[in-house]
Amino acid sequence: MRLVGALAVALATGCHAMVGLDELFSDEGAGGAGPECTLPAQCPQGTTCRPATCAAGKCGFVAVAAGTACSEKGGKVCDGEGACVQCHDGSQDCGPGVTCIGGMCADASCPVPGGTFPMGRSEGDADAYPGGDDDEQPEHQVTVSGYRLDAYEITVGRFRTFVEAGKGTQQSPPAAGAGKHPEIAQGSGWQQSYNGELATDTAALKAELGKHVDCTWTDAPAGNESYPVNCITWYEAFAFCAWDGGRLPTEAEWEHAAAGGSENRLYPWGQSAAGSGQANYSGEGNSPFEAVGSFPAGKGRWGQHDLGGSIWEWVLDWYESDWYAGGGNGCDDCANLAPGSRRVVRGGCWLNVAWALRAANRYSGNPRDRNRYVGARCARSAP
Ligand SMILES: [Ca+2]
Ligand SMILES: [Ca+2]
Ligand SMILES: [Ca+2]
Repeated sequence: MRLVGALAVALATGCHAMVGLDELFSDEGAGGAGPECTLPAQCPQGTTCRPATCAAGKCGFVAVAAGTACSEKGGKVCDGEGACVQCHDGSQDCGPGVTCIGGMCADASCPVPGGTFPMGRSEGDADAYPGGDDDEQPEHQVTVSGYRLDAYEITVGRFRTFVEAGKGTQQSPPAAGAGKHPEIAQGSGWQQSYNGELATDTAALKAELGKHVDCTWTDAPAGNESYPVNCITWYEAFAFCAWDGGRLPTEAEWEHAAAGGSENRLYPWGQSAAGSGQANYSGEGNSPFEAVGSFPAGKGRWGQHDLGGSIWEWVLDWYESDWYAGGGNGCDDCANLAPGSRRVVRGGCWLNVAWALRAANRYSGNPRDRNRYVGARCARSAP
């Protein structure tokens, strides 16, 4: 059964609602080889992932969108082509561009249109917040080109595929220039000087990942695969995203997605205070041991989950408190690449109070540190 073009496009790029059944007629359905009918009940029975239907007077089948539950037991999901499958976190079960989270197939990465937006905190616009930190100002216009930003933070399951491939170590570091930003020719890619910041080998990396209290990593796959991976250094986050075909977002790209661009949102989900299922933070969830995507009411304008809360997210830039008054002001498609001592993290975490989850909030960490509050998500080139 072939799927109509609209479905193929939706599966490849869909970051919003599941495709409706009426969009899914195959050529053998509406087109016409099936028996004549006036009601679906007159047609041969299908399956939950490939139910029979009656369209334009002919019987046919439709494919239920990938990721739709297909069984009452076992958490199985439809693969989008009529079959019922159980996906495994960190696997490729769901096909290209789709990831498996908690046994369900879900959009891996969502397109974010390019645009100009007011980066930083305003005094009187939607994102105004009395008492916000000084490093969020001045608000200034920044333009970013279109990109993709993953719908989820990197999970333990996805990070496991990287670790088990021997990556993220001095024995198998990224190539020089890997993970570079397409619009930033100089200094945005992996540098050979980073190699020595990686663990010596896979055994050493595993030992480091599980070293601290509240690290979500487990040496063997268990119940943590859908949790965000924390306790990763900036170098490991970079190496993971490069290996995964992406890169770290710039601070500007991250805030553009979290603020909904020109909507200049206070929080990734809008203006309302946290506390009604929008975020894993001190008021709800309050633990790194929560599956990514557990607070869908907090999705950003373009479909990203957990931009506010869960874990802080490493971005490409070095942290500079007066970046907005200096080099970052009036700078398009750029990042702060002048070496400093700390890299930027964004979005707040499971332990924070609500104000830390604001789209404009900035914080930073030593790029070598492993912290139970910090993980990452990847960005990718625009489709
Ligand atoms: Ca702003
Ligand atoms: Ca987050
Ligand atoms: Ca701050």
